[in-house]
Amino acid sequence: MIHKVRIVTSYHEPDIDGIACMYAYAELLNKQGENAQYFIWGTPKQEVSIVCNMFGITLKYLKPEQIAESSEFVIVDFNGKDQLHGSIEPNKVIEIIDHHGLSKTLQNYTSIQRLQIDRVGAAATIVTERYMQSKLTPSRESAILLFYGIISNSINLKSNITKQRDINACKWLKTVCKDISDEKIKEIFIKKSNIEDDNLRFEMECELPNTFPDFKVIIAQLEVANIEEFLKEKKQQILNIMQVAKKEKDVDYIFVNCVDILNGYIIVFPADEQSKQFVTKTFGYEFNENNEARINRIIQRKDMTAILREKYNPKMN
Ligand SMILES: [Mn+2]
Repeated sequence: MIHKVRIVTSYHEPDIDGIACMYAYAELLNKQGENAQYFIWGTPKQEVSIVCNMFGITLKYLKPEQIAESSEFVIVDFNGKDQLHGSIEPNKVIEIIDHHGLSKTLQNYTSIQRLQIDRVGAAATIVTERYMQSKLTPSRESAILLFYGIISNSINLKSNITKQRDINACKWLKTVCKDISDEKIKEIFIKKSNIEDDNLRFEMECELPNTFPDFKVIIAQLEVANIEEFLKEKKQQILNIMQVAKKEKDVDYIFVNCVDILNGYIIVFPADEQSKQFVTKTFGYEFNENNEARINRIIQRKDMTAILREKYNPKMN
């Protein structure tokens, strides 16, 4: 029997979790006798090039026109926003691996043969477990990407949704690849915080509104090593970006979740008064005179999105 090519891919401009999953899962499928390739749509987030440069990993950029018409698709780190490259028809998607929770858009995918959505710290944890279950060993590159994918998405295993499964996956990956080290984590986090002004909007990820029956909201997110210093320097630019995005995307509210990845707390910062009131009403956060709400633990955007979905669209859950 001729196997169709499986293309493993993720959302537009993927982060290191998405990249790790597509790289390592395509490799696993090949090791299992399938014919798989990964497809990176758009420019990955900065942390991807930081990790790749640090460890000498080269990614392959398949062009959309190189994807065979007959291909089947696997979506990893699917974020529930129905945001796939235009050449991917939903009925050609045969598998989804994700950790963002269920979403209404899943109804559009009618050909799914395998669906695993678990609320763990990173989708890379699920892919790592697939290796463990199959008793196959990931390549050095896959192991490194998976490890730092888990570390990045779970904010060094400190995020709310971090599970024992994430911790176990990291431990196992360290036994597989001796190049993986905890010392590199801080180095990556600090490098990642060095965001050029031209890149700020891209890193804030404020392009995708969450749409609810009565309103639209954008939650931007910044993950930085020393957020207080960062905000001192860039607050006005961040505010400008949010105000522009609010108009461009025609949303009712927009705020940014600033995650201090080294010190383990967040500062929430709204674009305007309406957005501030929305945050207080929805999450109960209280703002200081600088319009900043500081919460002394890590809450990620995906946690906030889950609260929004529960509160304003109960049918989605
Ligand atoms: Mn992820």
